[in-house]
Amino acid sequence: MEQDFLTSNSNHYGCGNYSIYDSQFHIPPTHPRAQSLFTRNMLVDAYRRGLVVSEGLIAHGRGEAFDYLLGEKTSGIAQVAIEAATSALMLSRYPVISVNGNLAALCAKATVELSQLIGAKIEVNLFYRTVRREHLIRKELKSLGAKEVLGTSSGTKAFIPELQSERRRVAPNGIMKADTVLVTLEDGDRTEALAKMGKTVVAIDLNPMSRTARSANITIVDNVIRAIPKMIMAVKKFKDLEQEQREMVMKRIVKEFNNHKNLLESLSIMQGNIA
Ligand code: PTJ
Repeated sequence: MEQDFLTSNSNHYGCGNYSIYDSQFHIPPTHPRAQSLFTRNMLVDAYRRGLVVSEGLIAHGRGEAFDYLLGEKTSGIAQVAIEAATSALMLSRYPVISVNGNLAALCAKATVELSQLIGAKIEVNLFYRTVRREHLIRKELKSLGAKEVLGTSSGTKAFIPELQSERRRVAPNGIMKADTVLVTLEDGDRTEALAKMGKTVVAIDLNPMSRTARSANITIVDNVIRAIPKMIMAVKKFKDLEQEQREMVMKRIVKEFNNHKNLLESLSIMQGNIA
């Protein structure tokens, strides 16, 4: 049983959707917190397979607390941010999706699909960087259809200025060259540094008060397990439009988006759920 649990590849089930039958422990699907428990299983599974660090489990716990306050659903305000973020990525010349351990654990398949739909590069970028983790995450993404995965040690020859952490190492033909970078569960230092480099930063962060949320150009205050599939849906919706109309609509959406206002509204949803 333990072996099945360790070798199962939960990502084949989609974003945050861990099969209950693969779990070491039976979680009844009718359990009121089933989704949240499946998501934890995916992270624990990926931790045991070496993709996620133990610190990633703690980071997820912080996210869970904010998600609980959000009512564990995508708000209308987050949907506005999702459309702005997707538009910014689709309008950009060289978009890159930065992947860390937690994103690989929860949303590898959907991340690969999103990158293919918008023509974005995928780059592994880790705070707790080890060659083994880089390779495991790369392998995971490739097994799910990614043609190219940047960011493994031999290819990370460029450095983000003024950044001390391992996140500073980037691929010259990836994050270094990008005009727009999608980051998730990111630390504020790098978001600020990327913004200083003149890049458009799109973030997915459940904490509307985090430095990442505040310094990104567009922040989606939502769980990656919901946000990434909704971004895929947004891409498909935009692609249904004629090219000229699509560009006009997407440019308007980006222009009208106000990150500060969006964060305040997300915060107010959380406060409203406490009252
Ligand atoms: O894989 P590595 O080595 O790159 O390490 C990744 C972690 C996540 C350990 C590292 O980036 C980290 O320590 O992150 P932080 O600084 O704890 O930031 C995590 C942020 O993401 C917090 O603001 C959380 O609220 C938020 N968060 C956690 N889980 C989710 C989330 N946001 C969206 N979806 C989630 N599932």
